[in-house]
Amino acid sequence: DNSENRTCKIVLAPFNGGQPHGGVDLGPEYMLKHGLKQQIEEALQWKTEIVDPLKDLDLEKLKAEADLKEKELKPKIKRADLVSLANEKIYHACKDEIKKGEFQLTLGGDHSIAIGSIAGLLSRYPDAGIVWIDAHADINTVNTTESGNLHGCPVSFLANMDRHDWPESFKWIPEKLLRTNKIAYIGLRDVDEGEKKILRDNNIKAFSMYHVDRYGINSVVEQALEHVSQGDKDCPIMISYDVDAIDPEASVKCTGTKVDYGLNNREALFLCERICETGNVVALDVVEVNPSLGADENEILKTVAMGCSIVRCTLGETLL
Ligand code: Z70
Ligand code: MN
Ligand code: MN
Ligand code: MN
Repeated sequence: DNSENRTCKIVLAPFNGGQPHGGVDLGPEYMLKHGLKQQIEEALQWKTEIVDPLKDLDLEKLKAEADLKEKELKPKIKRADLVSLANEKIYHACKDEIKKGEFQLTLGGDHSIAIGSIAGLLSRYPDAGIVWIDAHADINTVNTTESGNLHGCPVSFLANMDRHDWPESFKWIPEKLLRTNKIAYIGLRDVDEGEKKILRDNNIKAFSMYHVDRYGINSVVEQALEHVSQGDKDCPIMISYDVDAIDPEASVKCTGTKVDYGLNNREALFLCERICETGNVVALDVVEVNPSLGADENEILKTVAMGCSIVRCTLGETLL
């Protein structure tokens, strides 16, 4: 219902330090240049306000310093202090600058930024359910990660897994934050062996592309919502949407880790429409849009446009 003119806080998270590619930091700029703010205001009749928690950080300088230091030390986890610092800023912005009833839209950036956005959201709605749309499970711990890239680890931090082994800098993350029965995955198809064990051992609800094919996207969304809501029909819902969930041939070629055989364009947007329809969606991340990985303007446009469509459908745009 748009009649009350709700406010959408747009949190900018142009951060690329959780993975190896430059350019994913351009995601917010490109989505805004595509007209996202006007679309939210004019087509959807929401008020918008920009929140810019990383504006005082010289991220490229900090990244260069971190990489120089790590060239010799070769730590298992890459740029831990920088990822932690950026996320602590995002966390405080989401926690302190967004009120109950306002929508929290976070534009990444790589998926490590969900540490801050989800920690912030859970500070306001501790019982919120998280629907994680992704080709990847992003649940590696500091002990299981093979790549050392922290965008493959945000869920383990949020769920406080292996906390005793965390670098000191991450200790700002609150304890007892995300319970593993309050998250469900949709779209998985590139999950590490260590992650499969974590999913099994913790009995985490995960719908891979097999389940999308087997049951259809409608049934999968229904089951995911039912699971994360734990019987509460008013349970607040957050979507953390990694655009690499979407098939590269269908639309999303400009992302750091393309994986074939993903969601088609309608499945990708139906998810958002259906979750919006519950009336309980309170937050959305859109991450891993990387405009610098496009072969041409058209590839960039298709990926950026899909990012904007995800936002509009989640905020209530309908076909009729
Ligand atoms: C792998 C890792 C990942 C996105 C790659 C890949 C994780 N599991 N996530 N691209 N978006 O490095 O931990
Ligand atoms: Mn992914
Ligand atoms: Mn703090
Ligand atoms: Mn991801």
